[in-house]
Amino acid sequence: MSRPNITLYTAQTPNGIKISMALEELGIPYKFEKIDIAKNVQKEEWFLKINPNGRIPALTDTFEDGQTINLFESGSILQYLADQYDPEHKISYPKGTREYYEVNNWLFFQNAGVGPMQGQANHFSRYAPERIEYGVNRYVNETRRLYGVLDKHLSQSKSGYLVGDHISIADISLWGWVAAAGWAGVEIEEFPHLKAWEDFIAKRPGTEKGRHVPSPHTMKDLIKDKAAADKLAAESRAWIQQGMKEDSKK
Ligand SMILES: N[C@@H](CCC(=O)N[C@@H](CS)C(=O)NCC(=O)O)C(=O)O
Repeated sequence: MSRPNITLYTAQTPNGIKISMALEELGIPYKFEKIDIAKNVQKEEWFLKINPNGRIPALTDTFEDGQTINLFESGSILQYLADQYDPEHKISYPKGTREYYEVNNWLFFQNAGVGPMQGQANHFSRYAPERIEYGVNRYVNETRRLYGVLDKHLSQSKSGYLVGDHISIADISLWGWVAAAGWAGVEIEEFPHLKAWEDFIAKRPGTEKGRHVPSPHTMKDLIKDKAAADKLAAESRAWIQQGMKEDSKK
């Protein structure tokens, strides 16, 4: 089996589109399978064999020995793609360089900070069965604080990227989250450098192709349409609450 032999298991979410954006930036072939998270397909037995955590994204590939490797956690998948398929350092920097470690800073900042905090801001603002002010304020404010850290860092960037002189998996990892700021109740206009970075990354052909996998990326328009946003939030609330019930039985 020749490499790459990639299948991406994904959905139209910030964590899902970061992987298709990276694959498009690399320009390598891949297949993708849409996982209907609203139907809890991510919790089915066949999927748990790929990602025991029951979340998208996940990715399979074939190693040199012909064995399949299962990858999960978006940060781990991005590092795998950079290690295995980026000899020209299109989305990474050579191991051991200062930039290599700086990319890791922002990659972990996204995976351990922005993602979880903004995810909870979404949850308490949009999906909780009742409005709990403390939860809403805690997570929206923490997301805003993290955006402030990014905004300050980007105000000092000469290239416009988070690290060095070209795009990296750090930028790719954050873009979908920042593009969805309004969904979490965060006004991106409060953060002019971050907003400029969002627009800058949006113009890349890799972003434009990757963000529409596995279905059109409509988040920016959705945020502006209150009725459509409320409808989606209500639909999402139903499956998220159902999924939480199923998870708590395990
Ligand atoms: N830390 C994980 C988070 C993955 C995650 O939470 N994925 C969400 C979509 S963005 C998901 O699969 N949700 C479905 C569910 O909660 O059952 C990563 O970075 O891959």
